[in-house]
Amino acid sequence: MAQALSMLLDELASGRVRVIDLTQPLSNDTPVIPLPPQYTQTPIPSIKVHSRYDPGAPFAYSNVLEIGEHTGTHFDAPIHWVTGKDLPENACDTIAPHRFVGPACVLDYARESAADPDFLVTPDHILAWERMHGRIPKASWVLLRSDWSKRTGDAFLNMADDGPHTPGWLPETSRLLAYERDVLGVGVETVGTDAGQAGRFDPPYSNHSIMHGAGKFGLASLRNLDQLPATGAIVIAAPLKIVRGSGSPARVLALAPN
Ligand code: 23J
Ligand code: MN
Repeated sequence: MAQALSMLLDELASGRVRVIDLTQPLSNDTPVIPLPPQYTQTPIPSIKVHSRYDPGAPFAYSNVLEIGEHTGTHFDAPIHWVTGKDLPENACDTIAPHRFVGPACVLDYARESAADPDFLVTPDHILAWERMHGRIPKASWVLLRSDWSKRTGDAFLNMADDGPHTPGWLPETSRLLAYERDVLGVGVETVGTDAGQAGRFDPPYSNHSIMHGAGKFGLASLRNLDQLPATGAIVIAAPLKIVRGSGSPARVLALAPN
């Protein structure tokens, strides 16, 4: 219905619908996910000036980027994990674009995450949220508000001798969302979609393993989730169309009622 789009434009122009940027700035200071020693580490981002109105090209300024796909605010495609490697339409260039857009369900566990950096969302938390806000709709983005994006410096990765300590999901919660609710995927404010200690879970990196095995997506390093209502916002999270890409930095936007 084309009328819906003209109404949306009116609402945007009047400010009754706002565009909220859920994206962190991307720079050479963007923190990257620390992986166990047996993994190849994600490269430190390198954004360098290519030309800056210099004699060879006096009209132009541009940079060259050398960054891992999983850097900063980014999208995880099913092909990222071995469990999703043979699924159809599992890579950045083959996912149908309508699957980048969906309603947002925002689960606020900021208080719990402040009290316990290893806080894990349980299936009971999901059921309690649904008693308040209704059933999580099929093809929605489920966003975990932890307020982790407000942490600065070392407190963001929160590394200890035994690895990072950041909130996430119990394996049973990822299964509930993927299999019973058929969501698009989950989004988090932390550096990756798994809890900091999830390398020790069964299966390891359980959220990656379960979500991507079910053809679902991930969004990491989101911010401004505190500006979203529990329901009623729409999230647009589109990765670059990297051929066979496993993920990509993305500009993640929400449309939210004001
Ligand atoms: C690369 C290798 C392992 C992992 C990751 C990236 C992520 O968590 C990610 O950003 O998707 S576990
Ligand atoms: Mn990733």
